Amino acid sequence: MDKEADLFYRQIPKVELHAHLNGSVSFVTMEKLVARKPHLNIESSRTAIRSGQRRTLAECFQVFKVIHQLVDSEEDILMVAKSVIEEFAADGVKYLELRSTPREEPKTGLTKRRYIETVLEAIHQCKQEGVDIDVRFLVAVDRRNGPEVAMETVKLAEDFMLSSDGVVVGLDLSGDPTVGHGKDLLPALQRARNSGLKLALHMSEVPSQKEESELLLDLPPDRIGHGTFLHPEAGGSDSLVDKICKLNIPLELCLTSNVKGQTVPSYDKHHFQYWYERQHPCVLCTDDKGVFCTDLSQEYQLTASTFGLSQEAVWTLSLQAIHCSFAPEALKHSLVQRWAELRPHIL
Ligand code: 6MZ
Repeated sequence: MDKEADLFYRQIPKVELHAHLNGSVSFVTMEKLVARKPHLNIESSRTAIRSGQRRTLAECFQVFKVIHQLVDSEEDILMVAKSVIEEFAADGVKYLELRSTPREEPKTGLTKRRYIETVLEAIHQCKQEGVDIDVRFLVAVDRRNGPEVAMETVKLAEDFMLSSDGVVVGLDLSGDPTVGHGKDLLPALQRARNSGLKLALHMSEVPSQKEESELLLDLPPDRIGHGTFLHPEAGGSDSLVDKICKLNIPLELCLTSNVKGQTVPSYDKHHFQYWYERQHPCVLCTDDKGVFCTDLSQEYQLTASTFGLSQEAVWTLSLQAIHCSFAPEALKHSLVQRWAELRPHIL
């Protein structure tokens, strides 16, 4: 990759729609956290999967447990959220939807409500400080915690949707896809939908989720995370694909995450190709930029080089991502204008 081409991906304005807060913590911030908590005896190298390394998805979820030990107070959350937002801005992301699972930590007195308030405070501070990025927040439901916690989380998200000046826009369903079943979470997800929260649901991240995906599609979600095994070639089905196409539900695709987490064997086998060929709305995302050692420019560049996309095609991908966001129409409109101003002359 020559320098000029590399610069192109860094310079173009980008939209990030699938970023888990604690998975996005950079190595530099991780070192600060480790220094704050020497008694935990955690090496910062344990929280990142470097170039050429692979882990099973189960091992990835162990990494999140380690990170959660390091991020367990309001002070930590404020620091990681601010630094993650600043890092996305420095990578040219102009609009970010951050997601995170509210946690309570009796040791530090952290409550789920304070958790969300602290993330919102970080977003507010970044705005006050003039960081050039618009940030919205999705409250995450960790499927591992079951239906009651899911319902509790939805109620919390509803409260914040009403009181956060439009910053809380939706709900994410994530967590270890091999644990629990989506059918148990349907009442909570249905309630979220009815109350006006947008739904971004991880679906078919592993092959065993076909039946669950059929159920979740009936909600239907507003966006799908990963969707690795939805299409027939991957063990999904034509009927799943037909429904998704008919409803025009965008897919959030995270190439490095899927390859490093070994749900996709190599970049060229990534399902980006399947959906892109069908001209289905696809949004390139990082998932966990800290854990998977990537950033959004790199994901754009990797996709372009793997699938032979022209710079014009890459530009179109980044522009179309605006329309897949949960931003209100007026903001989408101003983002489109911003893109027109920032369009590189070489295109
Ligand atoms: C499913 C994932 C994920 O919420 O503490 N998470 N869920 N699939 C993935 N693919 C790799 N990557 C991250 O961020 C960490 C949490 O995000 C979810 C998991 O629930 C993880 O514990 P927060 O900010």
